Amino acid sequence: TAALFASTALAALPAAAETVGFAQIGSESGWRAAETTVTRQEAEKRGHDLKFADAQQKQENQIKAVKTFIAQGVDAILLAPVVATGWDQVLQEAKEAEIPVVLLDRQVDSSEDLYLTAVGSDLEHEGRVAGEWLVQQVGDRTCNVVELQGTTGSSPAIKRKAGFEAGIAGHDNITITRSQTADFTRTKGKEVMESFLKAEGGDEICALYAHNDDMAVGAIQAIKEAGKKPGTDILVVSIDAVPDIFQAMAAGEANATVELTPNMAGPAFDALEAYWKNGTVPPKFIQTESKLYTQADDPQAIYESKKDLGY
Ligand code: GZL
Repeated sequence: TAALFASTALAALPAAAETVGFAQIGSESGWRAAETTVTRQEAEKRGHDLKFADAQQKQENQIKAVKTFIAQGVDAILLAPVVATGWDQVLQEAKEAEIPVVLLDRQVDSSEDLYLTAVGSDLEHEGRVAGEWLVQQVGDRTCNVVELQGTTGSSPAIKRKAGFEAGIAGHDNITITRSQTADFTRTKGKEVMESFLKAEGGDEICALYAHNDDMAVGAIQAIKEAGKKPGTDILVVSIDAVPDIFQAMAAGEANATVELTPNMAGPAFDALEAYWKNGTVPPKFIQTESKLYTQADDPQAIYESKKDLGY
């Protein structure tokens, strides 16, 4: 009985504090800042020691951070890969050091045996939802769309573009007339939208599709400075569901967003804790929900509910 009691007691003990390295992209958007906030909160709540590295959106800095975590002998690495290619070598080094890697919010082209699992949304579906929303908004009306792409070579930029095109496929009245990266930032979103407005003239543009809300918020500023009404003269649809897009919606200056949860760390830590404790191997992709929000969804109330979550 004593032995049984001892083993049961031991099994019930919380896992020793694990050390986790987090190679974050940077703080290019409100959503990214929220993901960092939530990851720190989740680590704290679960008693893990989080080592944080901000790569200022540069892949070489992320690779350096992962190598440092390997040298420090961390128990796991969280990586939000800024672009999809160029990870094989450093992921191979982590594998050889027997350190599990969990990808957050973006994916890589590397073989899936080089990481434990990837936590993220269906990026192509997000783009498709945005395209389908525009289709039902414009009906048969001719609609020239301008597109602000995310970071070139990132899985969200590639897949959100493809998804949107699939969403509008078969509706020849809707055409993407200009498409350029604005690197997921507000500043560049404003700059590139200004160039679109100069090139096309505001009257020609029926809608803006931005791969994230931050670029849309920057573009909204440019549209207003050009004397046009965002949300009516130019429809605005984007992705992330950050507080500021709901503020814009409440002002009638944005129309729709597809929600991306900033809590990728919860599912990531759940998978790691099962792996550390019982050797449980998770599925290679753990999908988070995507939900469309429009002006009909009480944007002011949603803004209030999200504004203190670390965006
Ligand atoms: C998408 C994520 C994107 C967000 C942007 O999964 O990687 O990165 O949509 C962020 O806000 O820059």
